[in-house]
Amino acid sequence: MSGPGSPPILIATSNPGKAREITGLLAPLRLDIVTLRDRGLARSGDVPEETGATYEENARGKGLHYAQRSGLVAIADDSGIEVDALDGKPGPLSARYGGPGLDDAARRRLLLETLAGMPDERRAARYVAVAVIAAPDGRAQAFRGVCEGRILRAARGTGGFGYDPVFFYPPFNATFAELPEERKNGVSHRGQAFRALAAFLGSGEGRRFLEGA
Ligand code: ITT
Repeated sequence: MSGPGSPPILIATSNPGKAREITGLLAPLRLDIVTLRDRGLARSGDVPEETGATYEENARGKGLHYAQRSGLVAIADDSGIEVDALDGKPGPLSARYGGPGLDDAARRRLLLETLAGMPDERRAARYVAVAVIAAPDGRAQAFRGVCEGRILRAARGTGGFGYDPVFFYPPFNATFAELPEERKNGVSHRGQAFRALAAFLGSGEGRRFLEGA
């Protein structure tokens, strides 16, 4: 797949945590992968506004933007965390929770402060990811994954990225930041979405998608 002579596939994310996980998840496919940075497309005013109200719209927007900019098939991810006590927020706006200027650690602190005093039953939360494969001619396919957990009262663990130190996954009795990456990928929203995308690429339909690009 994308074997010798065929063009590489672009991983269209500027989030290093996502890029690392996506690269691991696609490794079994032995694709020839390039990153936005490899193509000189990282940040710098070239980033599409995530104006879609849904993960799918945002993921399609990112994938198609970078496919058209690069002339390559592009793979994008839009994801977020939905907290019951916040009526499903921050959701697709998770990367911008608390406004611009906050880093991952500050967004986690804000979430913990906002939920302070909230009883366990209202701390249920889920990660959602939509993975999109997009071609420069405008075709795109989307795959969704969801992972249920709960927001802790204090951060635990140093692995992962984003909200992982406060996202507790009951079946493993651990936060996602306390797990090796392969273990998180085995159950995570992103793992589910990218395994579905990988299965598509391994199918006849997926091969036709790449051949037509
Ligand atoms: P790109 O758009 O360049 O891919 P981004 O970080 O802006 O990067 P999103 O708009 O999809 O991507 O934001 C998703 C946010 O949701 C991300 O920044 C994290 O804060 C959070 N998030 C998503 N998946 C996560 C995960 O597996 N672990 C921790 N946090 C996650």
